[in-house]
Amino acid sequence: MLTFFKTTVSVPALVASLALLGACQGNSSKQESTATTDASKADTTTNKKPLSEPLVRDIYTADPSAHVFGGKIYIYPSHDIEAGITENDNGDHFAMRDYHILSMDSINGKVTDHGVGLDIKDIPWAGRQLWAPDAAFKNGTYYLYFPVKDKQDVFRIGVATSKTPTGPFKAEPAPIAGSFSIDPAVFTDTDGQAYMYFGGLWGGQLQRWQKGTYDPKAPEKEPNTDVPALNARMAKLTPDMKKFDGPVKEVVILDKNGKPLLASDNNRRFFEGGWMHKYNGKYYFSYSTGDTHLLVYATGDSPAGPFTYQGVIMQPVLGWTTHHSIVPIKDKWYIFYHDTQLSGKTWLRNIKVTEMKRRADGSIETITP
Ligand code: FUB
Repeated sequence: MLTFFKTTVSVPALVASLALLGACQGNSSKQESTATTDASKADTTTNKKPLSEPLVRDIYTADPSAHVFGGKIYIYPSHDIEAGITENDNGDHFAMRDYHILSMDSINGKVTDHGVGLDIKDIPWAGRQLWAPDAAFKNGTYYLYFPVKDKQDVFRIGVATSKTPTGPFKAEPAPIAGSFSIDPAVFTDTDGQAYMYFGGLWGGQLQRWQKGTYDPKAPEKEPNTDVPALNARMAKLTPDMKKFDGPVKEVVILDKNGKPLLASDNNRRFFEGGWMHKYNGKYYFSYSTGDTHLLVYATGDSPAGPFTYQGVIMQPVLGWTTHHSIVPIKDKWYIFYHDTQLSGKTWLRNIKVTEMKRRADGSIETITP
């Protein structure tokens, strides 16, 4: 992800972000304090209230991966901090150091912060930047998957385990062999097989892996031309959930004519923040388009795709990044996401949740956040 001052930004995102930045300039040195901005004051130009309110107000949280374990909702978010690093195109200002795990008994219920579930100092191979995590459960063990730069400054994906959903989690001594880039999302199919989806462009380094090995000299951004877009990656997980079981594959996304989406198709191509869910036998791969700030989705007939682009799930939120998870809870579907309502700063985000509705044919109604 990048600072929006240097990149192409959709008009709604820019208008909303500038309005909020203006409203929040007085908060610019605040760190980790309880925010007081309420939704009714968030957009001073249009008087529009955000669709939903932050779930947590006393710490900054982002990238919420939600799961229902044992009938309770658990959220595994990034824990945003004010690290004092100037915003840049590499995302260095997202310098997170731990994860707080949250839970709720019901969607409108109280949110409990269970404290630090994993700290970067307890990951033997970690260098910096603990980014968007995900979690899974199998055979009495909870797994926390996390991207972090190693000591050579290359993003890898690690796994940590716990006997409880809230941790503390113990990290494995090394990253998952063959893993790279960011934003792991682990999906367990109805037959019990688990898969990891991952990858992110620009600061997420996916574009540096085009030749199969890490190329530090690769251009910082993907080519903005009529060549096929760089795709997210996926791999089967071993029965112990700790390794890749077979090759890493591309998550191919096609248009409705069966042609791969192009790198220049910024409104539809994959950027980061992939998520997989299954509905009525179809596989729904959803993701962020990054510099156009959309959450979109594509569907397929198998976990490995190919997937056909379908449409927009969520219009741009306040802030540059947009990241989500989609979860069935009781008889409804919910989307967990984030924006920058509390801080007005790209790197200090707050998580939210709202219902996600489908039409009779399974397609997803677009949400305006
Ligand atoms: O939180 C750091 C990064 O920002 C995530 O890994 C991306 O998905 C974006 O939300």
